[in-house]
Amino acid sequence: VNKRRQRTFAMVKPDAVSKVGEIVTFIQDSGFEITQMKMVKLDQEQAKIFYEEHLGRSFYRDLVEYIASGPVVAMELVGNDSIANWRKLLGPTDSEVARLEVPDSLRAKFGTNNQKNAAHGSDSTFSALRELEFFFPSEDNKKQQNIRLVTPKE
Ligand code: DGI
Repeated sequence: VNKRRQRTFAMVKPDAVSKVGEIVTFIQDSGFEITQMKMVKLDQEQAKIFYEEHLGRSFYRDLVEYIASGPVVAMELVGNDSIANWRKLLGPTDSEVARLEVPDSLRAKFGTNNQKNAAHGSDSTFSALRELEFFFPSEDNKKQQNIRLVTPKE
């Protein structure tokens, strides 16, 4: 196994933002370094773009509405094989399944169900780059203003 230091993208979803303190501790205790972090509220258009790989899936609309329903906490994580290891720490997609099958996983501990599952993790190097750029744009992308991030609405 190639134990390289790698970046990945993590996001605490609206259902778990109230538990972000515990989640940060859990992430750090699991060996990841949090190198960037911010709380933002996505609007519907931004949520659609973020989840565009799921366009056409039955749950796409619900997912977009849910992610835009409240603030999320976006993070850049660094660690050895962090993309795979962060996905492993998350556990199964459905928090109810996670509690049965991987009770130590983050989704088992902090999530509710198939939609309110506490957190997101990139599933490939391509996704990680895209998702990190989405939330933490480099200076060039900031100038282009293609992806505009907003602060929480009143
Ligand atoms: O990579 P994952 O987050 O584990 O799962 P995924 O890429 O298959 O789906 C992305 C998100 O979409 C997932 O975290 C929660 C939501 N989702 C997946 N399957 C369903 C779903 N939401 C609903 N309501 N129903 C589903 O069947």
